[in-house]
Amino acid sequence: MTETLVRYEIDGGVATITLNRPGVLNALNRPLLTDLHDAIHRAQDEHARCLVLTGEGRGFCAGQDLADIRADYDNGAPDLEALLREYYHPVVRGIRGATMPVLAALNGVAAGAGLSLALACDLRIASEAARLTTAFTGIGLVPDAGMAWTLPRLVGAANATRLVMRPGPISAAEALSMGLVDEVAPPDEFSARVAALAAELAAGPTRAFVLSRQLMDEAATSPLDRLLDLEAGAQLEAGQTEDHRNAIAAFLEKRPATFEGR
Ligand code: LHQ
Repeated sequence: MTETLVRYEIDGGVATITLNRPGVLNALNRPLLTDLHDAIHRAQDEHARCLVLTGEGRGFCAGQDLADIRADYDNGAPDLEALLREYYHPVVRGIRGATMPVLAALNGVAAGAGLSLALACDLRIASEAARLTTAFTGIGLVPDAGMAWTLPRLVGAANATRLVMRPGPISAAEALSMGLVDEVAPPDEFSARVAALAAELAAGPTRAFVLSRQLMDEAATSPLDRLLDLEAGAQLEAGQTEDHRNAIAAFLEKRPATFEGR
């Protein structure tokens, strides 16, 4: 892994991945996407119980590196389909299929596929300094990296259409008001709030979190009967975890539950 493009740290069950091209607001290129994919899987291999995705410098992520795309055009037509299938989609699947809750920490601007990656995460916390823009139609493209799936689920079809067709940046406060982010913190409190939220998630029932994500993702496109089948299977699995059994005991003994993630 090229450590300079993506930093990876793990501490107390919280793995943090920091996109690290601050000079271009952490714009995404092929080597960075490869390293990001590897880092997500490293967090899983190391049994992290929360994964934080954030950016170095004043940006979270400005989306696809447009200088790279122009260079591709100069060398012939870039194959955007292959770029998506080979580099972006494995990352989106890695985040949405992660074995732990994933928190996007929007330290600054999130644009295009950078915003898509944040929307694929389970929760989003933003600095007041952050701005969010779908950006895609601003350069004549359609939402990608899963945004057409995640955005309407988070904010409804009407807001999603407006954000895509009028892609001017919105503030963190506007994003909060429509549910696009879950919390906004002043810049000087941002790191502490990210750490607190990540620690809270890492101390939770990891398997129940992940099964809950899978159920809710399936529910969006499933008839009720299928969803009821899936929830029965998921509850069977959750019910077999030590976390569940210990939490029942804690409740009956009138003490707080602690979760070990198994
Ligand atoms: C950048 C970028 C950038 C390179 C800032 N690339 N350098 C597309 C194609 C194919 C397949 C896969 O999927 C996609 C998905 C996409 O992501 S499409 C959307 C791509 N992103 C955009 O269109 C956003 C472009 N960036 C912006 O609109 C602005 O930079 C934002 C609103 C993000 C931030 O604005 P400012 O805070 O005013 O910063 P800035 O524009 O001055 O940027 C700082 C530097 O970063 C600057 O370089 P410089 O050398 O002048 O300091 C920018 O050129 C560079 N940069 N985004 N995506």
